[in-house]
Amino acid sequence: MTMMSSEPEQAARPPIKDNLMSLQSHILSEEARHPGATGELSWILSAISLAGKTIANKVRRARIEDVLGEHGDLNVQGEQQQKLDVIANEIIMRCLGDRANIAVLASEEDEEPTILRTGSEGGKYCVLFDPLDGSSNLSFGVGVGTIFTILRNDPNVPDVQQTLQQPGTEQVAAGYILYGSSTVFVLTTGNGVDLFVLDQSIGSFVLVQRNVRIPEANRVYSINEAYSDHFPGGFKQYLQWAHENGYSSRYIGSMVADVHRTLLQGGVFLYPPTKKHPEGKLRLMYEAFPMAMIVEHAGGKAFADGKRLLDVVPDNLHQRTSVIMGSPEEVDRVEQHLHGG
Ligand code: P6P
Repeated sequence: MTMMSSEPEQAARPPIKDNLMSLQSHILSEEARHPGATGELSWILSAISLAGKTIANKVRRARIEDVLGEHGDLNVQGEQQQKLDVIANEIIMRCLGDRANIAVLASEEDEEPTILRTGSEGGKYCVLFDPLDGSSNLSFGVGVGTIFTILRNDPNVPDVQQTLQQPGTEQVAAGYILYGSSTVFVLTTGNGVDLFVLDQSIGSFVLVQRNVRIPEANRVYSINEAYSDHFPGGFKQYLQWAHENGYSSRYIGSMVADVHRTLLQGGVFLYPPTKKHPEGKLRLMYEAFPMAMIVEHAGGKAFADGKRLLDVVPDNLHQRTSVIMGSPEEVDRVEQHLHGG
């Protein structure tokens, strides 16, 4: 057998500086680190990535395509649905609906979960999401976002509601996509927090920061002080202390934007019990839990009613909660004022 002559001297390749570590490549390389990984999780995350790119395009073009404003119906929370809430929900349901390893999809916009298949039919995971959190801010160009969490489906639990009611510690993966000045995908699969940005020139989310760590402290609190007259006493004492100790206030009114800023610059995000929402306003399963997993895996803390938020066992899919999350030292300071901890 004649050997091929050696390759002609290869011309030096011109250096390219393009960031080619896409979300997909990163997930697969992470999966390769886990011998038991089957690639099924990355198949779901790639569907979420596709949905995120599609929603980002809709958000950017909302005013041009005249899809801003109210849809005209109330959602299960009794809140005015925005047109883009419905559109984003539909996009996610379609992108995830054909992934054969998903058993259940549960959305903030739908009272009941959507059952795609049982465990015995291959339904291995449940995906819960808020398709477009903060959408009431859309008309003003404020950052809004998709929040998602992935749970294992327990084939031995026939009741879907019961399957979904897992404590936050059981989340397999969690993340959010912020549609802001850039489109940012923040993800944890339980091994640190990674940050991707949508490079529109190639249509991919590319890895820009690995293992994001929240600053230990920062004198910034994020809370809607308009409700402070009805906050429980400890919150009022904390705010008084913060005013006297050089804190600044940053509040956008869109959880994904407020938590993303807190994750990167430090500080504390709070949504206490209010007169209108005595149990707190934010949804436990598909807002607070995923954000708490992200914050904890970045080295932060997340509490509700004096205990670790991820330890809460849900009673129902759409239940609400108060939230205190952010830099560990800042969360500790709030807890000290609330519970003398
Ligand atoms: P408030 C948006 O409607 C949302 O659900 C979160 O994104 C945000 O953190 C919160 O409500 C803002 O609520 O009562 O301050 O307007």
